[in-house]
Parts: sequence; structure tokens; C-alpha cells
Amino acid sequence: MPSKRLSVVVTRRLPEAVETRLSELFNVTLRDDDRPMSRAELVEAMQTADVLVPTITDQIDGGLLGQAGDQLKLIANFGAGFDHIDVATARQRGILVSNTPGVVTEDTADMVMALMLGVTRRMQEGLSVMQEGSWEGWSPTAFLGGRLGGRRLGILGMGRIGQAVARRAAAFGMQIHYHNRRRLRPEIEDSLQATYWDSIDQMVARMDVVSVNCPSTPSTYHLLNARRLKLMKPTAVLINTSRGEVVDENALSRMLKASELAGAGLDVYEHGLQGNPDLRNLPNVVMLPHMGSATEEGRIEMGEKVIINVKTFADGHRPPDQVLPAML
Ligand code: 8YV
Repeated sequence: MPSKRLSVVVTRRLPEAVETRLSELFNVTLRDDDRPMSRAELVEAMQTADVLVPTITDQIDGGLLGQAGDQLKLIANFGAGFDHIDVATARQRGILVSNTPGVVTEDTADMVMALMLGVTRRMQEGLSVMQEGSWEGWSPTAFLGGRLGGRRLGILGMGRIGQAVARRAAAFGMQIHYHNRRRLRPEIEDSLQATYWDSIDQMVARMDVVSVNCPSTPSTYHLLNARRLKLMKPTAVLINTSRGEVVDENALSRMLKASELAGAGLDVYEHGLQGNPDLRNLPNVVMLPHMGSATEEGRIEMGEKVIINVKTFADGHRPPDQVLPAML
């Protein structure tokens, strides 16, 4: 006799193909609209579902996990980062957590390059002039930016995304430097022609562009704090496509306003959905609404990863992308 189909609650609208396949395989509850679930809705979901499929917009903290029903056995996150889930508490309660690594790598790295070019080639200013209709025509000295080729790029966090950024930046002629918790194996370092810095302080002080590509964990909170940001060259540019919490956003915005940093390209924010209002009107800042991994292909692949994780679990095995508290 076939065993009971797992009950799966998905907290946001997902691409249609993903929702269809989930519905074929499991007893799925999908959203009618795409607004994030309220806390009360999340509690209800966690009291009824065997598997919860949340996204970054759901804060799955200890308080919420404490209200989960005994039937909840897997949180299969739709996304690579899992800093919004209290994985340690989930583990204590016997709830597995999985994520979708790998599928956001190339798209996020593309966006890092887009932001780097956006800032160094002054695209924000160019766009504004065209949108306002105030362009006065070509001039030999108008909108002069800087060339990426020859600049030193310091990558903070040399995991999958950091390495994908390094490959792209090398093709633009940049010199690749990095800091990572663990130094890369020599053959990978060689293939990326990347120079390792043990000291973040020393690295950031010498870079023309710094790209944040590490996850948000208790140990990376404000990794770029006011003191470290001040070590950067006034001509340097900061790119953050990781998590807002890694950078002290107030300190960054003060420095950008005071021209103590040349510019920033930001896809993620420490303070709220709209981003820091102080940053919004600065011409040397390119701000995007967390679009780094937002491609049709990437979202489908994320969904496929979620399906594999849930199906493998339903078949009695550990999900291939299970995450553990020790990974933080
Ligand atoms: C996703 C991300 O869009 O995967 C991640 O960790 O930051 C994003 O690019 C988001 O998390 C989906 O939940």
C-alpha cells in the first residue's frame, strides 16, 4: 500500500513549473498571493506541515520552532543562504534543514560584475540623465568613470560565488585577491591566479574594489565594521551581494556621503526593505532590490533542488543539501 503523501507547505509563490511538480509529488499547500506569511500563518503552517518550504522572507527563529508540531520534520529552504533559520534549534527538535546551494552561483557572480561596472562606469548617473531627458549631448569630459582592467579586486569569502566572481573579474583584467576562513588549495588558487590574504585589514586597505561574498553568520556580522571600512582607500568601491548584515550600513553610508569611499554597489541591506534612505540619493551608489540570483533559470533550478531534497527525505533518506549548525 502506498504510504501517505507528505504534507508540504510553501510560504511564497514559486515558478509555475515548480509548483506543478510539487503538487504532483506531495500533498502541497500553495499560496494564492505572493505576500510573505505573517508570523501567525507561519505558526499554523508549522503546526500542520510535515515539510515547510520557506524563503529568505520567513524568519524561522527559536520561538517559532518552539511552536512547531511534532509532525514537522524538514525545512527545505528555497534559497542558498539560511541565516534566517535557527538551524541549531531545529536540530535540537529533530527537524532537518536543507538549502539550494550551487544554483545561485553564476547568476549572483554576474550581478557582482554588473554592479562593479555600474558603479565604476557611473551608470546610475547616466540612467538618471536619460530618464529625466536632461542629456546635453556628448562631451569629451562627461561621465568619465574608471576602467576595471588593472584594478585590484579583494573578494571576502571565496566559496562558490567568490570563485565565480574571481573567474569573471580575471577576464576583465582585474587582479584577484581574497580572504577566506580557509585558504584555497594551491591548485585552485593557481587556476584563479588569486592571492590569499590572511589579514582582512591588510587586504581591504590595498584593494580598489572589495566584493562581499561570504554568508551571514554570527562571525561575519559587521565583518566590514566602521574601523575596517575606514581602512579602505578613498578611491575604492564596495560591492555587496551577500547579506546586508556583513557590512555596517550606517558607517558605509556616512563614508559614501563624505566621499571617504568612491562608491558602492548594493543588492542587500542591513536596514529594512527599502534600503538605507541615506544611501538612496547618492550618485555614487547603485542599489538593487536583492536581484542577484533572480533569473528564470535560477529560480527553476532552486525549485528542482527543493524537490530533490523533499523527495529524497520522503523516500527515507537524508536530503542531499542538508545544512548543519556547524556550517555557520
Ligand atoms: C535568493 C539568496 O533569491 O539564495 C540566497 O541565499 O540570497 C537569494 O539570492 C533567496 O534567498 C531566495 O529565498
